[in-house]
Amino acid sequence: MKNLQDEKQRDLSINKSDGTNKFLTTDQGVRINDDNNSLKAGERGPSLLEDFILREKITHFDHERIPERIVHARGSGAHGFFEVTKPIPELTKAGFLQEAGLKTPVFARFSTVAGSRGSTDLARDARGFAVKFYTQEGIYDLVSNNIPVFFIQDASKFPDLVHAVKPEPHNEMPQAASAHDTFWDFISLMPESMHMIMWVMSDRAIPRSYRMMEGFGVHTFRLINEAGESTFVKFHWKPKLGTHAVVWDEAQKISGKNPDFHRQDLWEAIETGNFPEWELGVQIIPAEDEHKYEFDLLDPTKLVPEELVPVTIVGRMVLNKNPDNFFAETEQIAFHPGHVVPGIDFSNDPLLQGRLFSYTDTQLSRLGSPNFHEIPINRSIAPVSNNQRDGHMRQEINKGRVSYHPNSLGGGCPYQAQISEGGFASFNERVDAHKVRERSESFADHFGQAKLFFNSQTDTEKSHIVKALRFELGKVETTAIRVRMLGLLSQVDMQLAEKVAIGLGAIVPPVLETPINKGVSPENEMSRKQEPKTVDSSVASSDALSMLKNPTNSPTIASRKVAIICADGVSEAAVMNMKNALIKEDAKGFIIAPHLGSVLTDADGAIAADFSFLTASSVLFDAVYIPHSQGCSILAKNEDVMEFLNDAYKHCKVIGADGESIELINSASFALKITNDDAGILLNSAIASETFTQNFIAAMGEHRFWERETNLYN
Ligand code: HDD
Repeated sequence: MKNLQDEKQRDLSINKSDGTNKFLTTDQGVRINDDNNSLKAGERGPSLLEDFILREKITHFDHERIPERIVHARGSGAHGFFEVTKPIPELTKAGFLQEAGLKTPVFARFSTVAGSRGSTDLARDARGFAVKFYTQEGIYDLVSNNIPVFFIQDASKFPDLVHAVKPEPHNEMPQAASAHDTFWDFISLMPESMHMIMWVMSDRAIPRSYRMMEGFGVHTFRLINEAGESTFVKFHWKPKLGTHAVVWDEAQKISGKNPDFHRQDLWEAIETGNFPEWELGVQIIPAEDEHKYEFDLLDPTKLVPEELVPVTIVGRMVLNKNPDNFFAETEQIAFHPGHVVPGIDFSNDPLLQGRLFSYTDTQLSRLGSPNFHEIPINRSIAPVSNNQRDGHMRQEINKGRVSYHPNSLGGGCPYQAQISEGGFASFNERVDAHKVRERSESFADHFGQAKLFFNSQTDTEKSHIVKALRFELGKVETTAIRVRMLGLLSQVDMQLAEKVAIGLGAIVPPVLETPINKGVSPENEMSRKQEPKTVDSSVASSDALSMLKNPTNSPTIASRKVAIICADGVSEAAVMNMKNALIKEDAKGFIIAPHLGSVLTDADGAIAADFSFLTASSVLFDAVYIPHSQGCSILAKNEDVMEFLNDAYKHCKVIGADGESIELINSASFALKITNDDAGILLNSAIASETFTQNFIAAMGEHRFWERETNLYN
């Protein structure tokens, strides 16, 4: 196997163009003399139909849009590579996993699920985490989410789920939000969704950055080795920067201040050389262990606790190049869980089985032709040769008269590959069964792992789940839906249900009255077939499920942003000291001042402002520093500055001030709440102290200071 790291870029380069030093032409290559005026009968007369230049330009413009993805419409992507760190030939014959150091080009696209293309990045939602591997044996797509389980167990419910969460059909509201009646109506009748609901109500659904979230293949897949033996696996992406989130109040404010927050973060990280990186891991489950657990490996509402099966890291992915053209690459890329290479195969998970149909089908309507594989970003770098022909926008010019197999006129070509020659052969699982529309009894536990997830969270995380549920259900107008949800939540954890109920001014219904316990909700056909139950997890609590119990091994502040609040008279030494210290850590300080232009320093110098208080907001930064300034009392009178500080405090961020600027903190409304043990508030009378700067940086490595939140779960 040869390293293909740059192969996809070489492949794409044949389609790239730019207009530098070129004449302006029509699509037919005719040079244009006047692009500003249409052809008219007289300078004040009507335009002429004969104006082919005008017609071509406007026609093309009229057709510039294609349908957005039905789900995951809002996304951002980048190029990079996958490198094997631990080959696993004993488990899989997939070529791209065979040799340590082998690099395969990839394109990754991250997305929200419910919102439209132009919606905010910070919606409460699962995030898509789709990776296309351009391997030597063809395209492999790992189409994952940042949550390891899913709402539903059977693909037949996917259209219902999506109809319920999307804006309501009569008035197209709300955009990119699950906090509305139809979503919770559906969920309240689908107890199988409770595990996923715990995840989407947690801070996992509001990541700080695409670069700081995990990815999960969700389904159990199969790896197949040379001998044709199958092993079950679950795929995991683990971010090098750790898994971090923002808080919900912050997310909502970011949505207003910068709806492109995640897109910009990914773009800038790559442009500045802070290449996002993840490890790829697999949980390996021998075929003979298929029935060993209290959950069914085929049930996509269940995860395999890492306490039962640890994650083995097999490689790493680095994203190091932004796309040249969003539409051509990020928009036109077409993922498909059915794009597999020899050595990787499917399980019978009924959600996965349905996905295998859905993705090709959706590309046909979105990209408009079965030739979507020819679009440069989708093109395999392994040779493609078959008897598929024609169709809209066919690019390939197939020579010869033979487009069928078997043939003798073409010498039997293209010919089939033996398995030993890399021919794909599905795992020869024996299936001997009746055709039924039924769900296995082993899928009936809808609460066991929801409990496991909830029990694994810290108090801070639990309190965020309570608040999220109060918010979401608080937006639900139909009382009966809220009450049904409280009934379901009480099956997960009574204390959780009661705390949510307080926020809703409601009472948790007696368990017997909840539809699921009656076993029959008249609306819910499923419950007639299958009585939901709770199977306690053999693992009581799993640290891997909590973000806060998993601090990054080597905390880093690389690519983090610090707001440096300045007024005229600011200490130049303090500003430069902090800025330089941040640069050394690959982080960046931004000067925020009352107005754009320059801020005058105490050393008679001037520092350029990056933003004014109108264009910046603390929710767009990871920490706030107020360097010593004799003029800082002016800032205390500025409402925008005080809101800046209040938000930073409320969102548990690091706040530092030195010299006279400490006064600014003292005049903030939160000043009285600051406790001595709040390590996220750093005040230092000495100006531009090296120790202070280092403490500030170390505190940023902690991400947030949750102890500051009053009203914790207990
Ligand atoms: Fe899906 C897109 C992930 C269930 C049908 N899905 C899509 C994308 C991701 C996922 C990451 C965006 C790909 C991109 O960036 O272009 N989907 C998942 C995961 C699921 C899941 C992890 C459950 C484990 N999806 C699922 C089901 C169905 C679909 C059950 C249908 C039966 N998904 C689609 C789709 C999309 C899609 C409608 C929309 C755009 C596209 O495929 O290309 O076909």
